[in-house]
Amino acid sequence: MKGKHSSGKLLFTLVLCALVGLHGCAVDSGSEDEGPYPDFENPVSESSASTGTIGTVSSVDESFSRTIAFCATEEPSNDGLANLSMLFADFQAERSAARSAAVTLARTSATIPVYFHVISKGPTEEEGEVPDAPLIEQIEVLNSAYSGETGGVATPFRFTLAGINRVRNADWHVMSPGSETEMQAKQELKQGAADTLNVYLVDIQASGEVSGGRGTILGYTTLPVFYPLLAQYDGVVLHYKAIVGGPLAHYDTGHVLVHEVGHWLGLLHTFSGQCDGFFDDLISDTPREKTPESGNYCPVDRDSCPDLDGEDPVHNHMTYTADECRSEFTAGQVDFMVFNASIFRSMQLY
Ligand SMILES: [Ca+2]
Ligand SMILES: [Ca+2]
Ligand SMILES: [Zn+2]
Repeated sequence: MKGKHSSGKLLFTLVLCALVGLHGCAVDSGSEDEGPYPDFENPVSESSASTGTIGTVSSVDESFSRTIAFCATEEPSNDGLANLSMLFADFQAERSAARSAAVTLARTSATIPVYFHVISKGPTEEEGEVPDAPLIEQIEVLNSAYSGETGGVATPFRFTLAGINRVRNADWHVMSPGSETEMQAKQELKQGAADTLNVYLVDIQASGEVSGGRGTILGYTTLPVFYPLLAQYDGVVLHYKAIVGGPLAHYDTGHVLVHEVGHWLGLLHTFSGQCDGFFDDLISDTPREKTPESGNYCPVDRDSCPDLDGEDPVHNHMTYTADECRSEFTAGQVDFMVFNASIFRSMQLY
């Protein structure tokens, strides 16, 4: 068993390299479109790690204490983004051809079963127990956000509670991205296939390697493009304190999971590619954003790429403002989620 697990990380890395050409895996081309994307050993890119923190009020990135690093979701390299971008264009062309030919769409909505795996180290909430009530409420929050009730464009995705799995395991209670304990836990616990959402509620270890030493990671998620070869590791890892009604001010409305599920359905951060990267978030109707906000919970009128159209999408679910500020998806993001869910998660929404 031990040998199997220790070779797991190498296999995991190699598979990721093969699939999406993660930055840092292959021989570096040295090209200027390298972008700010993370490598496997450091899931938070340097650009977002140095600025991707909020939770303290200051306008100076470098000088304030860093308390919340938010999200450590791994994004593809530029090679992976190039492939995704081409597949997305093909998908959109096929869909519009089908529409103009008045072909009846096979399926226009999807209800996603959700399993919560509450991995605690003891019986109290401080030790990671989460009662049923917030888990049930969290499903309602997802449905509210994804149906457009909170703002923005309605998505075709709805969520239903499939199960609450309570696990007492002090080793698994602390997870960090790509760790051996994460893989062991997911090997044991994961339910369903590509169209089933597994949410692991744990204490996320914000080691210096992962967060840049800058604080608490609230969640991280595997993207759909990784599913075909990494099925067992699929899902959302959510800090148990970031659940709706939890103890973290500004991260207690359940919108952290809305953000992570956005990744699970394929979305990248709105600040991906910054102002001048070769690729952005691959979504045409989200303005570019230089960095995630740091220092202001809801910086309306922020324009971090002033030479490019549009103010920063501070209300978008896929940036790093506070929970109460993030309330919307765009039409382009809905299309991109539909594409990802159809191609990589067997939902066939076309
Ligand atoms: Ca965009
Ligand atoms: Ca702008
Ligand atoms: Zn994120």
